[in-house]
Amino acid sequence: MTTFEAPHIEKIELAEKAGKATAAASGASATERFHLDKSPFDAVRDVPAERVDLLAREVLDAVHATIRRHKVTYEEYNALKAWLINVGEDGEWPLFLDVWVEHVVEEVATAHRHGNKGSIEGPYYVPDSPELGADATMPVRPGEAGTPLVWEGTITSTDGRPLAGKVELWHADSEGFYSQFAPGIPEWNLRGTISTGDDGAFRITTMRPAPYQIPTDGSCGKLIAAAGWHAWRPAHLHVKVSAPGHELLTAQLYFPGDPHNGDDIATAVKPELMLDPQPQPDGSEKVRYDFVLDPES
Ligand code: MBD
Ligand code: FE
Repeated sequence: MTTFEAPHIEKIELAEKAGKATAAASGASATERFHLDKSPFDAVRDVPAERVDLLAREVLDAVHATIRRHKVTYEEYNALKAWLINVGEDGEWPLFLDVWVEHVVEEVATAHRHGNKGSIEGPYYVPDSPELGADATMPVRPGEAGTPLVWEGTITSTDGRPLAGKVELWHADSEGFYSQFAPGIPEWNLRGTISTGDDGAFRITTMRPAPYQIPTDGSCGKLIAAAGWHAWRPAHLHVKVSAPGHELLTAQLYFPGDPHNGDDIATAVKPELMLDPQPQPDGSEKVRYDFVLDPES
């Protein structure tokens, strides 16, 4: 390793060696991933100064009002400064924003839809996962732990027409870890792209994920502990569902009875996104869930 490498590379390597998922390692991966895939500034190149001024000013006004209302001290201000610096150093800005801000952006962005409810993308999406066809078995490790889940569904348009489209599925394993963000998991484990034919139908065999605890050893964890919050998200499946001429649906699906369905740290659970898995005699579960996409306007 050269001295020119960013400190987070070192943290990932140390975590890999220890075989441990650390906040710094998954944070660094999420930050790197974000830089790789998106050029977020291109999309706002033409946003006028008036809008930037309005949004920046209102956010700052809200901060100023909080400081005045609660007489925030210099000690608290300096702790905030140090904490904000640490969030960046831990690579946890994607985690922080996706957990505490994204759900409102998603709400606003999809309010017009008549098809499926969506939910937040979160920090662990990776594009271009392996193509698995319409009758898909998700990539798993030999002896992958957990409850097998067989999911049948369709993609249709809001007018009822079946759609040839794609379901990109990614989720945590039975310990709550995501491939490419925790060490020691094969690259595409529990990540895949399912393609439907003209009948819109798909069938996916996967493993039920575990509830997910956001990393507690980094800056987001420090905030959670200091505020007396918990770090849990209920177990969930992430999807991006797409078809030509239709709006991309980003959603998450949940399991009834999860202790954190009612108090998700990321505020991303909606009743329409609840699955109804049926236990089978062989110990697996079957579930039906269909997607309805809005035509592009
Ligand atoms: C996750 O798995 C997730 O889905 C979100 C939104 C935030 C942190 C971890
Ligand atoms: Fe997730």
